[in-house]
Amino acid sequence: MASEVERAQAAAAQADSGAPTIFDKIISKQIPAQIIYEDEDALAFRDINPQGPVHFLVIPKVRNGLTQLAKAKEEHKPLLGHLLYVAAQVAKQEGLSQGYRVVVNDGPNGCQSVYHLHLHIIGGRQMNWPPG
Ligand code: DGP
Repeated sequence: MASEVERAQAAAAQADSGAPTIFDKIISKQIPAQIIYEDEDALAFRDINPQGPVHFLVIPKVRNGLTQLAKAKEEHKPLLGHLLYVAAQVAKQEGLSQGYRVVVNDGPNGCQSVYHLHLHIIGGRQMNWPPG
């Protein structure tokens, strides 16, 4: 089975293809996911490979060029703020009162494997620093 790094390297080759990602299928409910928050612009659902007792992703419903954070443009600023706000609200809803980690993996060196911008919110355990 491919490691996370191998998956990320392979995904980078497709990054700019504009092809639908697995998250598009989650947004359109073609494939199931444990959705824990939804509004007009954002969706939060549990990560399939959780790295802590709580691990969810926050994504924009419309990618609009935001395959990764590095592609952010001026026009994306309100959406980027909204995603962070949603992350904080859902973390509260999930009971993460002692804190949590917010991660954006960007590009191959960042170990990004899905090219649809997403925030990881991981909590429910003590985190360490530095990350791997
Ligand atoms: P990243 O490596 O930062 O691109 O993170 C992608 C995350 O997406 C990874 O932690 C696993 C998660 N993921 C991939 N496919 C699915 C899926 O089909 N369902 C759910 N719930 N999560 C997925």
